[in-house]
Amino acid sequence: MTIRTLLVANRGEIACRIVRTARRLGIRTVAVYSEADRQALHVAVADEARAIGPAPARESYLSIPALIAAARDSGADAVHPGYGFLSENAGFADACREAGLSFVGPPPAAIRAMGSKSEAKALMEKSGVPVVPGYHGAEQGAKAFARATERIGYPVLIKASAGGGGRGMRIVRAPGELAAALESARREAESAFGDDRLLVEKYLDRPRHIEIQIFADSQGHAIHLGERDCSIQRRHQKVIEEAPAPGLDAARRATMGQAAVAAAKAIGYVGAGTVEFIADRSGAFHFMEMNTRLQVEHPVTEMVTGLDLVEWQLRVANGEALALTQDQVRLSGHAIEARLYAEDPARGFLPSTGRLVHLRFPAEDGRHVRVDTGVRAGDEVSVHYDPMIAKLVVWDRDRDSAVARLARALGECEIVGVANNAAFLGAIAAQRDFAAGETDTFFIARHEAELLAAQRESDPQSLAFAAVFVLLERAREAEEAASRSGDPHSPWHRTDGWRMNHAGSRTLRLGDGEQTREITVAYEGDGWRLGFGGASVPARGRFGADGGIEAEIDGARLSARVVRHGGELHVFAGRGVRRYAIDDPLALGGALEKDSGRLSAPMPGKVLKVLVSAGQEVRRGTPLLVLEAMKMEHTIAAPKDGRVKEIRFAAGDQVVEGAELLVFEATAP
Ligand code: MV4
Repeated sequence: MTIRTLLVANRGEIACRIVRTARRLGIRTVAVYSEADRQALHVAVADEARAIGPAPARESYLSIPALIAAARDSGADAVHPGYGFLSENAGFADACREAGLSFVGPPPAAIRAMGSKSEAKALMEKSGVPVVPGYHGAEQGAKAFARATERIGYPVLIKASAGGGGRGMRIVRAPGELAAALESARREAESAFGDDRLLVEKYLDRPRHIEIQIFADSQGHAIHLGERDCSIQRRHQKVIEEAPAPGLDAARRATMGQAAVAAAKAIGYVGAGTVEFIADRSGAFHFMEMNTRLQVEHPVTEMVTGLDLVEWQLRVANGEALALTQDQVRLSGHAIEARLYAEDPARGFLPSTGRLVHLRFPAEDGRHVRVDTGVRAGDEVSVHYDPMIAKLVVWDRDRDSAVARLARALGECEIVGVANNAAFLGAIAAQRDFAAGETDTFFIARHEAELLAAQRESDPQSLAFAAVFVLLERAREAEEAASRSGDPHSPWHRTDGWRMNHAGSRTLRLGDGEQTREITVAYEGDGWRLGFGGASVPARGRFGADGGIEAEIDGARLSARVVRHGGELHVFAGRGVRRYAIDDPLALGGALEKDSGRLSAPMPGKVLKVLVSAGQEVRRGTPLLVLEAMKMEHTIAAPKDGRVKEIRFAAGDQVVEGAELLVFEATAP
């Protein structure tokens, strides 16, 4: 390896991921960090780290001069851009070359060729790769689109040529809608990408997103490493990816793989790349776009091929030939990746920020379970960067076993401090159509209500654990108070239920979603008898060594972990989180403020739309206002039935975090 020092021009889990492989290959690593990331994990794992600027990515992770200077100052000879940030910026690849650095990625010309969807489609068509029937020409007048649309047949999909992430996309179902759709798509494309060029395609019904991982070396060899199915997405954000694609047979895989390799060869590709296809219900597939970088979801390919794609990237950048020929590539078993995000499914998947006060992932075993993360307990999820907390990747011999393993592993994730989608992912893993492999890009949209309901389910065992935790905490507090008071035998410090007028019984109240659970506690021997939901169960417990609880509940030995945070108990017993609000008179102040209806901005952003007017009566859940923050749209909805008293901002206004957006009055408590 002639690469001796590698600058990792990224942050978070992918920076950590790249460092891991580089270290194994004996390459020295240099991390870069913004002011917000001084203490970040990716800085800690690298051999050296360089500050590159303030927290906003534009001034640090997207600053080409700052990155080139860090590479020069640290003596790096190569730069790995990771994904996102500058990974598909041809100018950055150029700047690396000019500075004498090897860019771990394709030639700048290949990045440029794939940067425009229209040009990419034209190129693919020319090299015989199937593309969705459509029009992607230079003539942008309404007439050209009308003519093309008549030829293709409705429904059609208008897309931004420079596009991505669904921006500038419009479905058109009838000729009368075309002109208006073109106009609004053009406006959105211009504002999102600074490029108003559009293309139009036949709109495929319930398509699957299947992508092929390709690799090419600088000697002209190119192969593919099979596919990934990334159909489980929400608003164009991938959520779950897997390899192989459910129901894809070897013949179709070979055909798609050959098409992807042809695409790579057509543009003189070098390095790792992904060719995205859209597949319709019949299995027919069409080129969508090519990503000229390593993908977030590359670990599922690594799990089924047994290869390290970052190692391959580094070897190719080093001028080595691919180590395998196409027929030496073996795919084995099934891998699934789930992306854990700091976002709140119950609040329209609003990104959540804050400190990860408690964080535990399932144990990695090098074969069945892998966790790629860039954070550890105590770290902050900030507004500045992507809210992904970790990628949980599982492998097993077949899809059914992998789905079961995914469900189990998700159940073992413990995240407290920021809202997160672990339970929502768990609900997907347990969903019947998902288990049957019946997925397409509208899976989440179709099942959203069911998935949201499933992730909220409570269960008696976790409720019992919450009660045991409260009782153990009280016992510990009483013991501590007793030892401080100098009279450890005072009856005031007894925790076995002895109280004047209490007859050894009491009631705990725990909030469980909209309900309040009452648990009666009677002291019995060295434990308790808990009464709830009509049942009466004996329980005993103690705190274990690592903060967990070991308990005997209704005759069963069980262990769990309970974390108290923000007026809630988070109960983890291996099947995901159950949350219970502590019925504490001191917490009432907060609850009252919530009821009085101050609806404030959860993060800094811009008001996009105000959907109600002052004085309007609304039902619980009615969308009131749309905020754009962290590059996504968030809907602020009515927390209860009530009335909008006042609106404090208008569309276009910038708001700071915590700014009161609307004054709301609930009609009933
Ligand atoms: C499509 C499609 C149907 N037909 N293309 C492109 C970007 C990706 N994030 C979603 N894309 C789609 N491209 C053709 N020819 C369906 C989608 C699609 C989608 C389209 C409109 C509204 C929501 C969607 C959700 C997933 C996929």
